[in-house]
Amino acid sequence: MEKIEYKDEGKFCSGHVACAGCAEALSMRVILNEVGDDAVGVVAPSCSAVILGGHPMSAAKIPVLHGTLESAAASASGIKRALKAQGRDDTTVLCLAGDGGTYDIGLQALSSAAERNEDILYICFDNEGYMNTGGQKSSSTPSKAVTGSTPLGKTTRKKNMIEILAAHRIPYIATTSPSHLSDMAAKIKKAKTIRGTKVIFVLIPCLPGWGVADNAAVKTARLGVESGVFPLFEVENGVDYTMTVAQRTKPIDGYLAQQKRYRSLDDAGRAELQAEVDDTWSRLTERAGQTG
Ligand SMILES: Cc1ncc(C[n+]2csc(CCOP(=O)(O)OP(=O)(O)O)c2C)c(N)n1
Ligand code: SF4
Repeated sequence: MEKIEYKDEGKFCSGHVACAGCAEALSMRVILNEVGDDAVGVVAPSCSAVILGGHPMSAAKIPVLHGTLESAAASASGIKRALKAQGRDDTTVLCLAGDGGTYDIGLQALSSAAERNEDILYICFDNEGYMNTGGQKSSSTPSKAVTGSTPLGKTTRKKNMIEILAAHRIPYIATTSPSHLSDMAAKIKKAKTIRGTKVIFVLIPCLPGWGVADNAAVKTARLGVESGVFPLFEVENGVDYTMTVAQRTKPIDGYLAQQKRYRSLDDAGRAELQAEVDDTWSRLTERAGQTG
């Protein structure tokens, strides 16, 4: 088992109710530690809402509002404006949502907040499906993945939320992974220094939802980064792309093999997925090369 070096600041308490081995709990710890005490959270119904729990038993050591799935970004915008009116300009307002609440149900509120360039830090825990309600597909689910509502594999691609948000020209978008905790911490730290809408996507290999072994969430996330399925990068002001892990070192096979949702994939399907990943990677690196 690999040892992850990380100094805990104690902002995320023990006793939370994530599935044992969930990388979202690990990511939550890093994010809350980096955000610090001067912060207010808004949590959309999702695994993060379940993991953190409600007052007075919340696992977060910051005040947290449990909002609705469709309105998390709007709630965060309102809280930030109320804090500003009180002269608390520096307080971070942190939105925590799943991909269903970001790519689908909360997209309208997030797009509106991004268009207004609200000063919020929005975190999307991207487990590529509606996981706390039993593992249905979302528009973040990648093609060919089996979910509760796509038993033969999803027939369409993962929605490219990063490009949608980049088109809003918000100051900061980043992708992060629980396999790269220092990179995650650095991106949260950087986002905190930027005024305006910041959106950070965290890859969360869901144990029951993806059919990943209880001890393999971080390994799966690492293979996702190393194979280029989930590239780590930043987009500043919608146009400046920077790869934070610049090389792909593996084909996608090892990543797929960790998961039951691709169990029935044949060689042709695997080749199609590899081609999709290759295509996305070359567009991304070209963009980063153009502006970096
Ligand atoms: C408008 C609306 N529709 C449906 C629900 C029921 N619901 C609660 S959480 C959830 C799944 C959320 O999925 P996601 O945002 O991806 O988070 P995850 O559970 O995967 O972390 C659903 C469908 C709801 N709360 N509100
Ligand atoms: S359902 Fe998946 S994402 Fe949610 S707590 Fe369990 S392992 Fe984590």
